[in-house]
Amino acid sequence: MTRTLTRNRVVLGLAAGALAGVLAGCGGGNGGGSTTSTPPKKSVEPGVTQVNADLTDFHIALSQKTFKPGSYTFVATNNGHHDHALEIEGSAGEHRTKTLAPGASGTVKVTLKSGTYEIYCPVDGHKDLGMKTKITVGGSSAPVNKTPQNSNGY
Ligand SMILES: [Cu+2]
Repeated sequence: MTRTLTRNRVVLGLAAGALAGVLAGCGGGNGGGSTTSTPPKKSVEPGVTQVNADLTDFHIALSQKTFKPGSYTFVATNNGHHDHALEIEGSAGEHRTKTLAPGASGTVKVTLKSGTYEIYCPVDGHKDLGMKTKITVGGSSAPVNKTPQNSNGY
């Protein structure tokens, strides 16, 4: 019987533990149970429309301008050089992302009903610098106010 010895190549690909970048500067008090490092969920639920908001210095560009009543997830990306955030204000109250550093993105969920909403950046003075826009939810065409005319039946 002939035995063939196969040489197993043992690849020791262990890179040097490059764990130098372990969270430096975590000094300070113990934050409660909620750390702020939760990544935003990318999965969009069924029936939820995703709207992208491009935040720059100092402008907000939305991926869509017309809205129907329903549930939306606004995904704001800060493409500027300052901190920005996205706030949606309307009859349903205020909804906003956290303040986003340049390059960061965040989401805010909101249920839009018919009406007008103001969308702006709540960071100091940015609204007045131009980071604001308005959206109208529902039919923007002429209001259909058909008041039924009751003819006098008697
Ligand atoms: Cu801003």
